Amino acid sequence: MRFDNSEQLFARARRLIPGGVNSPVRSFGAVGGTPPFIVSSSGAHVRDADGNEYLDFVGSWGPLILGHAHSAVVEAVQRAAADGTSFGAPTERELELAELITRAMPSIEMLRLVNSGTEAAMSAIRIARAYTGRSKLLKFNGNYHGHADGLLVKAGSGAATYGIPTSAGVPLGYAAETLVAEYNDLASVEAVFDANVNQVAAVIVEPVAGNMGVVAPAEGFLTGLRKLCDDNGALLIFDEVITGFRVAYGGAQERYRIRPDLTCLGKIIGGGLPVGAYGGRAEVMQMVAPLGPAYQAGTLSGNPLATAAGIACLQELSKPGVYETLEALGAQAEAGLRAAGGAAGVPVTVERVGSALTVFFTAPPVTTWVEAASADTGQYTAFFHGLLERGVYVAPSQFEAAFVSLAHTTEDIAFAAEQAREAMASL
Ligand code: HOZ
Repeated sequence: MRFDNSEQLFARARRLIPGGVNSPVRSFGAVGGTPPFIVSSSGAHVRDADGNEYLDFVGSWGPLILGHAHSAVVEAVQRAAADGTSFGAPTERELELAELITRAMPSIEMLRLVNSGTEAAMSAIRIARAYTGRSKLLKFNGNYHGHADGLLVKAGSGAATYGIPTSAGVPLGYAAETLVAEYNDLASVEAVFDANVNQVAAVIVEPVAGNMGVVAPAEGFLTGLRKLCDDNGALLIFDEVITGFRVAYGGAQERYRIRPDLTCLGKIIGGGLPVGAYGGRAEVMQMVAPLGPAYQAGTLSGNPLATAAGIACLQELSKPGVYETLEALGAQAEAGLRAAGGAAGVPVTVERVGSALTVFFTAPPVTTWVEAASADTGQYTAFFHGLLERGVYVAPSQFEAAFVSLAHTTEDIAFAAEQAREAMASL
């Protein structure tokens, strides 16, 4: 496979854009080599500037659950664009998208649309602090909630991938407001509450961890969090940027039957366009200006193109059988990866929830960040390049998810499993 055009583009980009990319993970910094510059896509495939085609399991890091350039989304965006791309004034589409979301997630009685998951998380936390009158936030080691200052403490995703889980540039006093517990370890949460009585405004969690690779919540973990928050007067915030409309139509809160106080949503509710949302109990959301004293705003929030794409995406996802199909394709991918590891004699742990999964290059179990971090990233790197050369595109980091979409066929998954088998055999 040749990457001449991508190499030239990457060299140009590195002169103007830090690392040549607008988000660190995609630079291939953890796995080396040149990221293919993508020029077009359709269904389950993307094509790069050198004409190489890949079966894609990145799916824009999750939102492309319908596949690339889905006709319903593309047509909705085209129609919306013809009417104007931004007004900075209310539109009916914002309301339609809000209605779709609140119907899917009954815990969300009111919501605000924003432009990204990062904005959603930072705003939800501000509202939780305003509502409780407390300042401390509890997050989990290896969970990632975007790049707002107070959330870059023991963070997953690119921050973990590049060994900077606690970012430079975050004032120490600000970082001190963020307390950290271990994912899937209720005793560690209890200990933080005990050491900070009446100070914790909220617990924020990825109900299924996705940014340390996919790690499912242990039996009783989410229920236990709900109880600890109630007992300690703190709000429970589910960051469903990855899990919302992914692990079930109603997200992880539907799948695990937990009612958070606030929920953060991202990219998937915009069908891949820049969007986010936060919402929850009406009483809490009434803190948001202009109803209440907590300020949050945005010219492009509720943007016509993003809301049009989001409505189209959620309407497709609400059709019967969608999540059964995703579950079956995910299970096929999981089985294929396990078999590939077994055939190659490589110890792997495959963690999957619905259509999101990760193969960790370590023996089971992987239930915490410490266990995820014990994976052999050198083996992942070799596996990643083995797949890329064979036309299969997965995340360039061990600590991310692979996403199966409705555009993948059982033949696509079988093809990917065969390539995984060959790539693992040559490790
Ligand atoms: N936050 C994304 C991974 N969970 C990475 C996004 C990107 O690099 O484009």
